[in-house]
Amino acid sequence: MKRTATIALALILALLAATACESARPSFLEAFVSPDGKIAGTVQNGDPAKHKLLVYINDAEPPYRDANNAPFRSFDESSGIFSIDIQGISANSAALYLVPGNVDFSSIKNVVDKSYDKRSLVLTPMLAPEATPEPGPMPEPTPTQEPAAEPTFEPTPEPTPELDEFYMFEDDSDSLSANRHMDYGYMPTAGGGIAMDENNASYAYSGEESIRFSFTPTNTHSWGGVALLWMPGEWDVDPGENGPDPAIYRWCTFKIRGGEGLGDVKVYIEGDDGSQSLETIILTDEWQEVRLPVEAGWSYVKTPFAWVANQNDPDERGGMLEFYLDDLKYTR
Ligand SMILES: [Ca+2]
Repeated sequence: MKRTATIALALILALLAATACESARPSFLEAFVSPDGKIAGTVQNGDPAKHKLLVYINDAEPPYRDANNAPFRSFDESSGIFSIDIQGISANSAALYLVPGNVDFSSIKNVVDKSYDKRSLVLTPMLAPEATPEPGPMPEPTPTQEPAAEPTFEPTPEPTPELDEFYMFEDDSDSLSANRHMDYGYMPTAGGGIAMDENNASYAYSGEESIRFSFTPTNTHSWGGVALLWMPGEWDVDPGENGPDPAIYRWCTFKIRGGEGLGDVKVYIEGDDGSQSLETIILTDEWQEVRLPVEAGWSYVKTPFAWVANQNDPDERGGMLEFYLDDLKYTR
């Protein structure tokens, strides 16, 4: 009898230990595209014997395979660092999943369901600068969990008024429509000589403020950029009603002008299928209006605004790119 109790106690302790282990869930500490065309980063709380990486190019199945035809990639056991060579692949985006090593990757839905963590990475225009982005196949729509509808006795719901303009940025302060984006991400990674100031008052097209961006290439960062994000740290989310509906808004428009450092900058917006609407802007001391078309096939705008520059772009005033952005909005 006593022996049974001891075994029961040991089982309970083992269960508790297992639960404690599960709380240290593996995740990406960081993931980015390195200037030499590799998907790199760091996994935390990972065990390479149990956890693996899968890469999908342009959100298309099957997973990207290495020279030995193996889909799974690993990371260093002690540091968690990984580096996946995708050079030569002409694509717009890649999705990186951290999954159990025994995951069934014959269905991407299963990979999505089982993944511990995911990162969406922008590959162009650095890998294929002049190529017209080829839209990948439409990803499987993720079923939305619809809340159980309360029975309603009002037959006609009030229609939501559709505004002619959907502002992303107007002025940082006291504007109802200011700052629709929730966060921003530096590319390829923070610390690459990139800066963003949403409260810049030195130049403004409207009101008091604009956004100031700058990029100073360094030895380790030959290119850089910034993308506005709908959710903190999330590069691929459907903003729903909080984003511009591509069925309504046909253009992303904004004003842009150079600052102390002039040069070229590529600006783009990106749809849910990974295709981009992009333009290269030659910065001057004057405000320019830019209009990027919202593609008709998009079901949502994944990246509402982004820019990238490389070390050859800043040219006229020595080593630095600097520009100002104002009145970023979507229009009909
Ligand atoms: Ca303004």
